[in-house]
Amino acid sequence: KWEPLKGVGIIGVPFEKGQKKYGVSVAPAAMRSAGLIEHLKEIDGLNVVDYGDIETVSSKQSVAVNNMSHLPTVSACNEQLSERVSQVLRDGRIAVTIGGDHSIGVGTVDGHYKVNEDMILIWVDAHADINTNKTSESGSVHGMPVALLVKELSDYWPYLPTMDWQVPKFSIKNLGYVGLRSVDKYERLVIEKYNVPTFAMEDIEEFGIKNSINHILQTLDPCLNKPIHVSFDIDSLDALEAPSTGTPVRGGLTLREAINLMEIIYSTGRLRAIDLVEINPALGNDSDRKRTIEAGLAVLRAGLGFSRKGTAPRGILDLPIQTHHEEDYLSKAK
Ligand code: B3U
Ligand code: MN
Ligand code: MN
Repeated sequence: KWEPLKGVGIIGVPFEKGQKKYGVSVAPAAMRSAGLIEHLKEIDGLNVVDYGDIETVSSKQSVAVNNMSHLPTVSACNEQLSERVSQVLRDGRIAVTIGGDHSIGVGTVDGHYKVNEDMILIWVDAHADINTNKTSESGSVHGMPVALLVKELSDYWPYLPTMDWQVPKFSIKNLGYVGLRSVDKYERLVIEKYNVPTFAMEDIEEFGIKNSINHILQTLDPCLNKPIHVSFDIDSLDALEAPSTGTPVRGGLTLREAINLMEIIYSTGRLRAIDLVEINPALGNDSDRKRTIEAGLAVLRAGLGFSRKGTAPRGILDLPIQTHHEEDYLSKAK
């Protein structure tokens, strides 16, 4: 009974203060010049609207939260982003957000939750991104978005100045993980404590990508009628497939597995938001950059209905026939 939405809204988030390396903020521009919009418009029947980039400004507020870098700046970006995502969804479109580092997941999920309170979240990543400022070894907010979003962990945070706009209401019961292979000790504790359906790389070895994602969808939503949000970190892919990213980890998903994952989610008809984050065009050489951007485009296309087996022309039942008009003979005679 669910049909995929035919409209998409693209949001760029040139933001990199959730981690320490230069370059992730260039990804929206790099994706656009690689033909992002044009490629998506080529998908049969898809209507694409570009909602532009979020304006990211460095916040002048100096608040000191222990072990949490650039919190006011991260917060300001996400507050705007949340509104923009809500707007795209209220316009009846799938919200496609191009990051930026993964700290922007706070804004995308917050904005989605405001419109669809029954949403489920699939976090596709090498990392679990569920540290608090107490458990993080890096102090980078891109390792914390899930912990900021879920209501079950709100008591494990101190008061966070500038974050009053974000009230964590999303339940960890609606979260699933795919692709994990670099998980910190306390992150593992949280996953076990709340029994989060998780298909780490070793589980994907065992069950395959298709059974893995189907199991997550079935576990989170047995009636199969809830809106789906996919937060896709490009580092979920093997470092050979997507080298231009800040914290690459070997032994990850193949692009084929990632495409298949997105095709399966698309085919539910319930995909409402995709984040594509952590592409860093400043890392690696030209070929690394190109490979990583192409992988990102392929993941998006698969999530938005592109079919690898091809699509026959709409409403046309036969090949164009040869007509033998006089002009043809005349032009041949010349
Ligand atoms: N878990 C580590 C490392 C990390 C998280 N996300 C990325 N790296 N990309 C952390 O910093 O919390
Ligand atoms: Mn991530
Ligand atoms: Mn990651």
